[in-house]
Amino acid sequence: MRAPSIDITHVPAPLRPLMLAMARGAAEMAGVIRRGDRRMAAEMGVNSNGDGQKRLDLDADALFRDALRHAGLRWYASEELCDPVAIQDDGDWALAIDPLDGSSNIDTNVSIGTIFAVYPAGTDANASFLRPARELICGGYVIYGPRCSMVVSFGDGTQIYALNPDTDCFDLTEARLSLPDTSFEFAINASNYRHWPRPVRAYIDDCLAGTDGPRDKNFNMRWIGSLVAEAHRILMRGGIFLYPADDRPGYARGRLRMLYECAPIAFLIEQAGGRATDGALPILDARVTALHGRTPLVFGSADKVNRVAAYHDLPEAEVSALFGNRGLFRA
Ligand code: FDP
Repeated sequence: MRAPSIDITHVPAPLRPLMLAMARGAAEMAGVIRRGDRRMAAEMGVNSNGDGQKRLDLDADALFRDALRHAGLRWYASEELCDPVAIQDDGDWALAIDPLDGSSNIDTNVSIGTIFAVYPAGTDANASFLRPARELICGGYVIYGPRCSMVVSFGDGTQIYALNPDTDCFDLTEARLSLPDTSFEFAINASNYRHWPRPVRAYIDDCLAGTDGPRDKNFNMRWIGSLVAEAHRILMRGGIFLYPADDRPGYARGRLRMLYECAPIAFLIEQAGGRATDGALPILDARVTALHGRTPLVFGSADKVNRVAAYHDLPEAEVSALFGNRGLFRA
């Protein structure tokens, strides 16, 4: 079989070596996951963020670092590493990666993924990543699902590639994706309800109230527990995802990492016509201030994400009211 590759027709020329290397790494990862060694989910300790590491988290990090050795990369920053590492002195790019997103789902055969963001590299490793999120020039993810797909944007629309199992090539299946806004699905870890800020509780209360509430529509809930899988569903059929800040210890800025989770997902969503905020302000308008820093994340169809922001602007009496008494959003 030929070496894994990707159709580079729609990939900007300077980024082709990097995308070919990402495709090789992703195809290899897809094979590892398909083979499904039970030890993949073995507990291996904790990373610098205090998150539990599974064997596949570490293997994925080593695999992508190796695949990217000759891809024009100067700096490599990973969820699994405390600090960025130098790859090629003359490389042009700084790549941040969550090598294995959704690791709590490894042993359940549910879709997991890899998320990555690319910035122009400077001479200083940290400064190459700690910058306005909107300066990213490529963001993407790989979803290892029943079909392995890569979703990527270079700042001119969102593209989808599917791994062809016969050729090991990521073939372009969608050159310019448009996020539909017809779904009435919301995704949130509802077990944290009592910890959420009031505007988020009010928004979800009104979704749950369905036709009895101010939205006058019935909603459906989805929670997979893999960010890539939620992002992929929303890119395919719309809806909204929320991981807000909450008052559990360590969750004051939510759970998800700005650099290698929220910024690239926000980039893909915006490029597909959707919207991504921290509840109120666009994710991409913020600065990445710490390599492993977190941010609340709300993304999906623009009208739904805008509505969450509007709940944050409601007067306290309105946001605290039971849905039956909340008047401002009655359809
Ligand atoms: P995981 O820790 O399993 O890697 O990246 C963090 C993440 O998963 C996301 O993929 C997922 O959306 C979220 O955490 C799940 O959080 P909950 O444990 O609150 O469900």
